[in-house]
Formats: sequence, C-alpha cells, structure tokens
Amino acid sequence: MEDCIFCQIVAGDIPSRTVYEDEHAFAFLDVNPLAPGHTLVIPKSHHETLGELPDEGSAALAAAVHEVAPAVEAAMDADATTVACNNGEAAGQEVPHVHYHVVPRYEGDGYGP
Ligand code: DGP
Repeated sequence: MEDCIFCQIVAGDIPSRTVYEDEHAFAFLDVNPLAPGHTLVIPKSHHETLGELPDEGSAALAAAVHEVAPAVEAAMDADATTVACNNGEAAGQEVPHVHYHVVPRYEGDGYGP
C-alpha cells in the first residue's frame, strides 16, 4: 500500500536496519525502541490487523517471530524477550500494518510494550 510506512520500509523506500528477511516476512529495528535491539516483525504484504491476515500469512509471520525472537535474545545477550502485538487502534496500534514487537528483556529491567 503506497502510503503505508511499513510497506515503504519493505520496498526499501524508507531506510531501516534490517534484522531478518524471508519470502513472506521482514524484521527491522524499531525507530523508537523500548530497549536496544527492539525489533518489529511484519508480513511483507499489507494487512492491517491479525484478523485480516490469511492463514498462510499468519503461519509465515509466526514462523518469522519464531526465528527472530531467540536471535534477538542471543544477539542482545538478553535474559528473555517480550513478544507483543498491539492488534487494533484501541489496543495502541499506531501503524496500521500488522507487526509483532520483539523486545529484549533483562531481570528487573522494567521495560515492556
Ligand atoms: P505500534 O504502536 O504497536 O503500532 O508500534 C509501532 C512502532 O513502529 C513504534 O514502536 C515505532 C515504530 N515505527 C514507526 N514508524 C517507524 C519507521 O519509520 N521506522 C521504524 N524503524 N520504526 C517505526
């Protein structure tokens, strides 16, 4: 979608720090991180919310999160990750292109989406 920030990131029209890419999914560093290494995992195709993703897209996005979360945890030497999706405007979703946040977590850090 032309006016979607995340579609423009996937297309390379807006620069981002790429963390992971496969046929269906793309992951990049959040511009406003809750912690260093805060990563967003998105489908390459435009869908606003989880409910609008087709089954195959949902499975592909879950598979990408499955790859990215442990990789972010290891790369950031974190104790854990918070994986979260603000699914809809009332839940705090600001960018209307479905995305998971992967936030590195440390014992007692107090962070979280
Ligand atoms: P949410 O509130 O769940 O929709 O989170 C949107 C996230 O997207 C927020 O943490 C900031 C991030 N973000 C917004 N615009 C950009 C951008 O242009 N580049 C990058 N890397 N992240 C962005």
